[in-house]
Amino acid sequence: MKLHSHAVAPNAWRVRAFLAEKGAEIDTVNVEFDKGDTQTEHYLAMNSLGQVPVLELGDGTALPESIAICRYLESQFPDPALFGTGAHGQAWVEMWNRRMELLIMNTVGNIGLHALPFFADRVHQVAEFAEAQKKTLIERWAWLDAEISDGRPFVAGAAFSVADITGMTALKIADIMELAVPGDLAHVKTWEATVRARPSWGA
Ligand SMILES: N[C@@H](CCC(=O)N[C@@H](CS)C(=O)NCC(=O)O)C(=O)O
Repeated sequence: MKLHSHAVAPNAWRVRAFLAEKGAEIDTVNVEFDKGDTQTEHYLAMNSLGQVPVLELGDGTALPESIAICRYLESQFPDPALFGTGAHGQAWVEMWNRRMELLIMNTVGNIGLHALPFFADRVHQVAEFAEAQKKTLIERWAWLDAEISDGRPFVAGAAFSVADITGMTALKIADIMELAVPGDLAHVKTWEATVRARPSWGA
């Protein structure tokens, strides 16, 4: 197995954090966007979107999409389980991972896509959309705050899971744009301090 990654790309970090939580190490190659590494014929055959991460498997197949890679790695490195255990646990992690991705990570990602100069020649940027998404992001953090006000330590319950890693990925993107979680959201702030302190944060 070989992971095609990038030093600061959030979705590549997401997979590295997942591996770090497993205590697993695999071959990793650093891909440089600026040097055209993702636009070669070889790379585009692995991922037609020309993005990281990609997991190259021993049988010659290549798996793009960070969450699909995490799913695959869960089967290769089962402990600790990060996609939940049992019917109830797995369903709850799935639900919370989806919510963290669709409602929070995608919102902060949209701000980056529509505001950062790096993406100017990659997407049709709409500055007003970036500004509107900043307001939405604050509403979504507030929604999460209410959801986890029952005192659970992690977003899907008592156990750390891939849903927390997706939330951490949102924080990584937010850091790039200096978009702090509002200080009055005590429950999210507690969760944030907990996940930032995990060794995987530095993956
Ligand atoms: N849905 C994809 C998104 C991958 C993605 O957006 N990768 C970004 C870095 S986080 C990338 O490679 N951007 C470079 C580019 O688009 O040229 C996943 O989660 O794997």
